[in-house]
Amino acid sequence: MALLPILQYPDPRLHKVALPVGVVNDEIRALIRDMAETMYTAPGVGLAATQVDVHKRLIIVDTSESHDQLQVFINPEIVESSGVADCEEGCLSVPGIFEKVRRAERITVRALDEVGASFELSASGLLSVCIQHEMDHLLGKVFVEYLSRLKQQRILAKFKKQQRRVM
Ligand code: K1U
Ligand code: ZN
Repeated sequence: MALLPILQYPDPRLHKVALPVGVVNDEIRALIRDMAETMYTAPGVGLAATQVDVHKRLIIVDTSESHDQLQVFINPEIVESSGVADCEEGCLSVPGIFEKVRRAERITVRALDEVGASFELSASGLLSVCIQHEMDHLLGKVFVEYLSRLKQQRILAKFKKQQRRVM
């Protein structure tokens, strides 16, 4: 297993659109293991392949308190959604920023699991928010893009200043 570097906002690679996974093979399963190690170490409750610079439609989520309920979604699609909810979100690619975002309250997602079998899952609460947040990453969208222009400008300035400090 390996810890993978997580792209940090405003890295332009976070805006790449991921492509569907063709075959769920050992290479994909090795990537899932590395992403899981990376997510649990961070620590986080979700991770999209985009965040580790792999532009394939694959996300992982674990919102359990015991941190031992990994859920894998390959080629995820939202097939039903209802309601609206404003929830506080964070992102491992935008560390230290927590802001409320409005999303669907309940979703049903269809995806493939790590052996390539299709499944559907209905989710609400943090699991629903997390799946929607990770699926946005696959479209090249970072949660700060839902915020006001002023908030985005402030966040961008903060991260550009941090970047200059480490260069
Ligand atoms: O970067 C990511 O996409 C992961 C992100 C997922 C997420 C969290 C909350 C709302 C929406 C999406 C994170 O995991 S940020 C870190 C975090 O929220 C957390 C970390 C440890 C324990 C509990 C939460
Ligand atoms: Zn994120």
